[in-house]
Amino acid sequence: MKESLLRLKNSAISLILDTNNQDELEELRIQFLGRNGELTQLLKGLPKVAKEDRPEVGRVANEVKQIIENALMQQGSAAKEQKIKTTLDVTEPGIRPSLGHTHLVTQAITEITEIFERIGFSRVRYPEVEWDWYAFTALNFPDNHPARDDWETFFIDHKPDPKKGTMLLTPHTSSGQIREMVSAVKSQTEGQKAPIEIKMLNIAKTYRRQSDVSHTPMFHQFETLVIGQNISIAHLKGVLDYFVKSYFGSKRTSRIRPYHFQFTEPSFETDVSCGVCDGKGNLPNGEACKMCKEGWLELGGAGMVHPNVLKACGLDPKKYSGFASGWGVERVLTMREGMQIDDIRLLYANDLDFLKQF
Ligand code: FA5
Repeated sequence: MKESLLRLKNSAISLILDTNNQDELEELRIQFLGRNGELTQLLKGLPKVAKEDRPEVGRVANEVKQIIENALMQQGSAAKEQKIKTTLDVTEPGIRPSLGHTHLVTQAITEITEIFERIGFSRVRYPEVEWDWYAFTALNFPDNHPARDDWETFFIDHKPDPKKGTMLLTPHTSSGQIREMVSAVKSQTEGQKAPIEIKMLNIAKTYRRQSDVSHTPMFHQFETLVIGQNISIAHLKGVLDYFVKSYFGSKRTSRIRPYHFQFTEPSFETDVSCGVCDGKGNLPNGEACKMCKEGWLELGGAGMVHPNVLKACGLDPKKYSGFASGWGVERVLTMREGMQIDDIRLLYANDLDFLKQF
């Protein structure tokens, strides 16, 4: 009898767990626990059980009844919950999906592009995997000159091209100057006789073996190149000032300092006045400003295109002149007032908590 009770319990439980339909659960309750149910039928055989075993069989019968009732109850509330979940309540307020946004660097690139397009520059893109000739030789770097090391270049293990040299990841967007001038000269000799005029904005990924708080191995530069017949340093200073005021705000000013690059003559470093100390270098309480060096923040390089570079691209330096500049996107972004990004590598750490702030 005890075994029959346990078998009855097992079959009841397995049928109960198989359904979450309220009507079917009620049918199972009647089938097992009803007045004429299987448990009652089984207990009708109790008188045939030896007298001394009856208390134990009675205890097991009660336990089986209890277990089946509990299982029916639990499965019943699970069924109710399921029903609630599948019922659509059209009055319930919706859950607003969280919205992402473009990456900080993409935002900066879009803004920089718009600023330069407003004064007639055209955005171009050139290869990230480049030949030495475009990145160095045509930019007036003598063969095997150690200046190539200044750019901490990643060289690619590829058969060198007899004319263009080794393959590399471009360490600066200045290679775009060469591609732009070469293609302007090519299209001119193919029938277009008007004098060459270039107003290029090349924004691209660039690569160097560097990683610290102000350097990442992959970063972006934006390069301007203006070529025409009477281009002077005044044009360069004008564009620099226009960019500084448009991107950083009307209170900021710019300056150029002498510097050296192989591909520009004269060459400059360009600076923007510090927004934290207002270009003074000191805070109102007399303490030195921690953001800048004596009131100025460095933007990047610039200069008048070197005659040898013009010649390498097929342009006559007696007829044409031009200026170029190359600044870091991540650098200008972190230099903006209120950004407070003290480690540039954070931009590429893919930390959503950091990125969501902007
Ligand atoms: C150059 O790359 C020159 N090609 C710039 C130039 C263009 C000069 C046209 C004259 C005419 P420089 O190595 O200083 O110069 O880099 C320019 C800017 O790129 C730096 O001021 C900095 O803002 C940014 N930069 C350079 N290396 C890194 C790096 N590893 N991570 C982030 N930004 C960098």
